[in-house]
Amino acid sequence: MPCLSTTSVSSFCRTARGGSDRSRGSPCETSAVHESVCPRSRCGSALVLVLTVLGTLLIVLTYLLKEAAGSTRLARARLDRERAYALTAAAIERALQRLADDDDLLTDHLREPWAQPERIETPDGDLIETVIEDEQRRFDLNNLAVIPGTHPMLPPSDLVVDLLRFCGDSDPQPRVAALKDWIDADMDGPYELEFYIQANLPSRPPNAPLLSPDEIVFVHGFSSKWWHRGGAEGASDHCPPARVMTVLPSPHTHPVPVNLNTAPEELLLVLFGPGQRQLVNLVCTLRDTAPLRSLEPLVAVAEPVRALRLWAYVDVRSEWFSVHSTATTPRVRVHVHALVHRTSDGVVRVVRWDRGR
Ligand SMILES: [Ca+2]
Ligand SMILES: [Ca+2]
Repeated sequence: MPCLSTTSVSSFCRTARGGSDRSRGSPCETSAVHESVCPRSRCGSALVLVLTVLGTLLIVLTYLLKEAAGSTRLARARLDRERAYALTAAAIERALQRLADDDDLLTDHLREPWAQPERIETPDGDLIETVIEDEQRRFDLNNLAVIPGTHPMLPPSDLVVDLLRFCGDSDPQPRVAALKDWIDADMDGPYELEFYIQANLPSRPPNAPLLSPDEIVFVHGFSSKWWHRGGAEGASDHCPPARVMTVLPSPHTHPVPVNLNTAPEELLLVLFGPGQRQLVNLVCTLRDTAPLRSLEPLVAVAEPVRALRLWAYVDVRSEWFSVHSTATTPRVRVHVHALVHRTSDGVVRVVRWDRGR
C-alpha cells in the first residue's frame, strides 16, 4: 500500500529548495505527491510475510501432490499384485484339473501329462509358470504317528533316524524321539508335555501330525535352519532334509508311502538300507525305461527280511502333490504354492494354500 510520510516529504522539499529558485514551490510539491516513500523496515516485513505465505503454500501443495502420487502408486501396485495372484489361481485350477484327468490312477510317474510344466505368456506381457511336484517322492515325517500293527513293518522312527543321519545328524535318536512324541497321539515318552513344562519351553506337543514343515522349529532339539540345511546344528554341507522328507498333514493310520517312480536316488539308498545298491540301481534302470507299475520286479533282488518290512513304505502311485505357480507381470512377481490331495478315485482337493512372495 502506498504511504506518504510528512517528514520525508518536508525533508525532500528542503533539499529541492536549497538548489535554485526555479525549483521553488511546484516541482517540490509535485514530487511530494507522486512519490511513494515507505520506511524500508515495513516494506521488507510485508515482503517477507508474502514470501513466507507463498512458500508455505508451495510446501503444502507439493506435499499433497506427493501424497496423491504415492496413493496412486500404492493402489496400482495392489491392483497389479491382485491381478498376478488371479493369474496364479487360474493356473493352479488348471493344474488341479490335469491331476484329476490322470487316466492312470494306479501308477504315477514323471512322463505323465500332469508332470509337465505349464508356461503361458499373455499379450499383456505376463508370464505364468506352473509345475506339479509329486510330494510322495519324499518321506513323510508324519509317518511317525503310525503304530506298527501285526503286519511286519519297520518302525517309522528307525527310518527317520536313518534319514536324519543321512542329512548330517551324528546323534539323531534324541531328536527323532522328540519329533515322534510331538506327533504321536499318546503321551508316553521322554519328550511329551511334562518335558516341555519342566524345561520351561514355550511350545506344547499337539500329539497330532505336523501341519507343515514350519512347525518343526517348535519341537525340542530342532533349529530354525534345520529343514533347509540339515545337520544337527543346521550346517549347510549336508543333504537338506527338505530334499528327502516332507510333511503331509492328515491322520496317519498307515504310512504314506514313497513313490519309487519319482523318489531321488539318495532317498532310495537310505530306505533300502546298507548293501542294497543293486536294488537301487534296478529301480533307477527300470523306471528310466518304463514306469514301475508294481513292486513285483524288485522282490527277487531285494534283501527279503528288510524288503518285507519296507514294502509298507513304498509304492508306485501318489496321492499328494504340490502345485507351484509363479506369475511375472511387467511390474510384479508373485508365487503361490498349493498342497493337494487326490483320492484313489481321482477327487482332488487343496489342503494348504501358501500365498508367497
Ligand atoms: Ca497316473
Ligand atoms: Ca505324543
